[in-house]
Amino acid sequence: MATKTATRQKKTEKNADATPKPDDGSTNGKASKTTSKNSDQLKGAVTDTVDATEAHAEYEDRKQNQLESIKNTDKELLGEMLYQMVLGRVFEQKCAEVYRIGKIGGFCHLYIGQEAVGVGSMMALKEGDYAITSYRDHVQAMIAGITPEAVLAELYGKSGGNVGGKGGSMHMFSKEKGFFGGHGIVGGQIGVGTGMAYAQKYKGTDNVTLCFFGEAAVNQGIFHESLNMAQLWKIPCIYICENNQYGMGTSQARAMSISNIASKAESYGMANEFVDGMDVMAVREATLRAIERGRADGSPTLLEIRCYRYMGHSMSDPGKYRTTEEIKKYQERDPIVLFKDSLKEAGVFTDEEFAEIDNRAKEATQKAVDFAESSPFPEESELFTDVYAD
Ligand SMILES: Cc1ncc(C[n+]2csc(CCOP(=O)(O)OP(=O)(O)O)c2C)c(N)n1
Ligand SMILES: [Mg+2]
Repeated sequence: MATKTATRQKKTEKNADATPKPDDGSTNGKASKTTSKNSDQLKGAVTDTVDATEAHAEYEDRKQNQLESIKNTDKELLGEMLYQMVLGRVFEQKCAEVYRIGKIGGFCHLYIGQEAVGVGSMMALKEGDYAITSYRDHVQAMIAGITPEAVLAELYGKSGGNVGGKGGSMHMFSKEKGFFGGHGIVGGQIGVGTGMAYAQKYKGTDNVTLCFFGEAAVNQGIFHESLNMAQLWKIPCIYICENNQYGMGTSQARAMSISNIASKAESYGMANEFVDGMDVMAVREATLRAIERGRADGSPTLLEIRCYRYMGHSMSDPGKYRTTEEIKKYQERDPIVLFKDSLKEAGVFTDEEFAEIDNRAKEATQKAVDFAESSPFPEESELFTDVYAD
């Protein structure tokens, strides 16, 4: 393990060196105090070179780590985690398909490739905990318990949709399920999530809020204001930066003066970890550590979870800013294939059980399509309901 860690860290430093950036005192390659157990260890878990041997070694490393945690996890939970990951993938592949034939209008940001982040973190929550995210929200909404039918009908703009067909792709919401959106303004949900967690503490609960956002949102002022306040007031918010390495067509390297986002929490004295987002069990464990801190005395945490989106920023993205080779190299490290492999090697499920999970996800997706197709569009009178004017 020590050797692997060293190799990974070296790779990060190499990659960071290749990044055009002002000399900013970044933590790349320099000593940085971290409050986290493994934020330094996992840096560079995703590498920048297309090299099959390296990809294989990295995949095997992850598998070994997963095998350890799988042993200590309940079979039913593992099955549900796999189901949610497969459902997220199959469902969103269907979204892309129906979008292309004009069934869905407007924005549509897919999560394909990032499933381990949502599943690993949200499935560590308990009753009364909250989650909030950006416009890339379909999979998180389903993990929270909003049905695939309600999500797809919302994408279709139909009345059976999660918010009556009025919000579309970016605005899934359910107070009952503790899922507070679906937000289109980059970083906007960071302030709202901090407020949600403040309310949990104010009411005397031991609940926490997971607040998801992309790495581009970290450059917004609200990120810094929120982290400062959360640490000062011990607000149980777990800030999850889903670092998929691009903000629309701009790579992180072109937009951010340092590459180690987790370390930004140190400016506020906040606990932080860098997490491998291709490994659902690593995400789960880091989230559980953060949750424990939050429940104990309200302490917040910043998790930087490095992942990759396979699809464009949204369905209208021509994707000219990256190569197909780059996408392929991440697909070779696919989080679902890896998790299935690990579960197989650990002997958790039989082939029939794997097939049953896949089929269940396909059936749920088909059921969602049938529902969305048959659900009517909202009545004209609906134009005047749910309207807030000050
Ligand atoms: C305040 C604000 N500025 C700009 C935009 C336009 N915009 C939409 S998504 C996006 C990129 C965000 O990237 P990131 O935060 O990394 O999230 P990802 O899409 O990668 O999940 C931008 C600039 C916006 N919606 N809000
Ligand atoms: Mg991004």
